[in-house]
Amino acid sequence: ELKAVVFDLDGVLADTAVLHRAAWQQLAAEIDAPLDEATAERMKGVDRMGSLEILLEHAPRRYGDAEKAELAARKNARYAELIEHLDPNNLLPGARAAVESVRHAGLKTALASASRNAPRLIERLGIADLFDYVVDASHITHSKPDPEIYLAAAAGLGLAPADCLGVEDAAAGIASIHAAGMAAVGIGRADALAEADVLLPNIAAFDIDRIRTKSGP
Ligand code: B16
Ligand code: MG
Repeated sequence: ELKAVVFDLDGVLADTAVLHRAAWQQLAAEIDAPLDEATAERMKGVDRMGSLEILLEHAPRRYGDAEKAELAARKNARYAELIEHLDPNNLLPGARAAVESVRHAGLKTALASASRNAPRLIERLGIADLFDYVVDASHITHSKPDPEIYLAAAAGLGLAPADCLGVEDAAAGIASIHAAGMAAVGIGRADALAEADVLLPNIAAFDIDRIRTKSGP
């Protein structure tokens, strides 16, 4: 029985996927690493060092651990600067209404973000009041596609994963939701999110009543 919905943050509720992309793109240019669409898609939902490793697959040279730490810090400094300009208007259209509709339907809500910047984003976007429980990268050791973050969300809500539904914009996130034993709603394009149980073009199309009917009592 569906009792809760766990939302991803970047790319589902907030239009920050483009800001991550812009910060990585700038770094990619500085180190002469090509960053095409397919590579950028694979970096979505993956934690900071994991994303860097994907970018460096096509770099013209190898980097040591200290250098990698510096590259990740450089990217994050720019991203952190970009999110300081955000306010509640930077929620994706329909995002607040989608989460509120879940609450009005009598279900619980949680947030599961792989980002270490999630606490700051939640503050800038004014969405702390929307969730019964929040898990971010600082609470977990294994990044999406590992199930840890979605399992932690279910545990934090006091629910079995099978009674929760996850909502994600990244393939790594859908894999994490499924590995946790939850059904997955994909937000985005079919070519990137083929594994999702339900696919929606954007969060504005999220309708808890339709999803409840589909997943049955
Ligand atoms: P940070 P999500 C993820 O957030 C992003 O999708 C991913 O692109 C990013 O690399 C990751 O957070 C880590 O972010 O560098 O800020 O710790 O989609 O799980 O909300
Ligand atoms: Mg995301």
